[in-house]
Amino acid sequence: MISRIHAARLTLGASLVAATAFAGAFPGLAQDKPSHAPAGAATHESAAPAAGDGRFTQAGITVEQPWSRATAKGARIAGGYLRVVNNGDADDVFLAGATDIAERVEVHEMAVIDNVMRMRPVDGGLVVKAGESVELKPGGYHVMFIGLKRPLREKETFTADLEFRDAGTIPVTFTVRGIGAHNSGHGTEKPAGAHGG
Ligand SMILES: [Cu+2]
Repeated sequence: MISRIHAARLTLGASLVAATAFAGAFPGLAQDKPSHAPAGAATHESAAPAAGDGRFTQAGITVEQPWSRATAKGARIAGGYLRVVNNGDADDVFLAGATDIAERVEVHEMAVIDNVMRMRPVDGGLVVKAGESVELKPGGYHVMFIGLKRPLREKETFTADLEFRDAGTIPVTFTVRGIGAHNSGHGTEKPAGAHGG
């Protein structure tokens, strides 16, 4: 299985796997490792087009185009958005994640509670069925970065390790878009008080 993964993602795959091992043991080190290149830098790898366009694949799971939104100073939370494609033969579950820029990473859903749209962790994780894909987008399922350690600035990138039940930990790079990007329908994430768990 390992050799199949490396064959598909020869260059970027190897460096990301190495970086993940470091990030897991020493979260602070990931930022200092030049091999853990942001998505923008990966576009120079024209020899591996699939690896340079914001796609991160491991064990049948591909995470596409992870992005977040610039935050105001003092913001404690931020949303993360992406698409998960399951090309494997079995269902998998997107459980959680970890990143240097926040204390916790959860997988959230939106739900109407007492006529108010609120967000909450997806109970048991987000199932991605075999052969299907799930979109995490403003107003729907999303990654929640909780306890932001610093503001997110437009056009910067940051790394995160996304945890799947079967595919394991997948290192990805989020690109930060403008503060108004796809803002409609996602207003419930802005005030910290709206985070009702
Ligand atoms: Cu949320």
